[in-house]
Amino acid sequence: MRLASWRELWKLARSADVTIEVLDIRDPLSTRSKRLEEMIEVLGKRLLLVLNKSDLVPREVAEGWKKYFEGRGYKAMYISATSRLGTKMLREWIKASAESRPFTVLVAGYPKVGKSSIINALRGRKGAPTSPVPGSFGYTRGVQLIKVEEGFYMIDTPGIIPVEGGWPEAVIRGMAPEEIKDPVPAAMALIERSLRYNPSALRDAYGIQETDPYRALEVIALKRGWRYRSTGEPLVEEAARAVIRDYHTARLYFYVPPP
Ligand SMILES: Nc1nc2c(ncn2[C@@H]2O[C@H](COP(=O)(O)OP(=O)(O)OP(=O)(O)O)[C@@H](O)[C@H]2O)c(=O)[nH]1
Ligand SMILES: [Mg+2]
Repeated sequence: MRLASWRELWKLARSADVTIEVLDIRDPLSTRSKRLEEMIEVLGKRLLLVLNKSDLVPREVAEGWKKYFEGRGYKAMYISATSRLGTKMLREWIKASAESRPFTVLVAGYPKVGKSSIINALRGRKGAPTSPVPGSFGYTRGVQLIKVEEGFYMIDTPGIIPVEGGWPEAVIRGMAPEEIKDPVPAAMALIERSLRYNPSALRDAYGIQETDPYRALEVIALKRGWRYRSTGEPLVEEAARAVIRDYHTARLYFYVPPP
């Protein structure tokens, strides 16, 4: 899977008027890149944090995260690109902050936070391809300049390499699920996180009562008839990949409340 390089982002950020860092509001701290933020600061450029996918969390949670970042000196906004919530406000904010025309907005962030979807929402029609999981057809492979309207451009970028979100973020976003060699530990971490924030996450997604992460993967595999041909043991790797995909599509549902 192709990701954005820091060198490339540096050049783009230097040429852009404003940079938007897109975060997944379900878990903003795991999808935040301090390195990107520092880079923009060093360049002396403007940064806007856009907390996307706000249709997936209660309004007070979205407000809480906005306040959390504002309290730390950031300009922050929450939106839903696909439900078109707050996108008009974002568009107005960008236009108001543009000092001259033409102006360019760099859109950066981890894979699958909705960068391309935001550009499409602001543009009002599809221009940037999108996809549900990392590496699946439609993910952003290269830098693309997109015209939103006369004199207003946005730069779509591939996801940045998720190093700081740490593990398992680097695994679940850094490559296509089918490319992950051992998806079990990352899926187990994801299951633990889901259950911590939403005790009924597994029941709702898979109709299972199991709460031990490894057992849960076994049960999911068995329910779907995924077994090793040789031994008949549950194919936990396949179940783990399914769990990772289901997190991206929010079938496995949880959100982290603001501290
Ligand atoms: N529920 C919800 N889903 C969203 C929202 N925005 C984007 N998505 C979905 O999230 C997935 C990823 O969106 P993309 O726009 O492809 O994300 P991206 O950041 O451009 O991804 P890469 O180019 O792979 O880095 C897609 O399935 C979108 O439909 C949103 O506001 N709410
Ligand atoms: Mg994209």
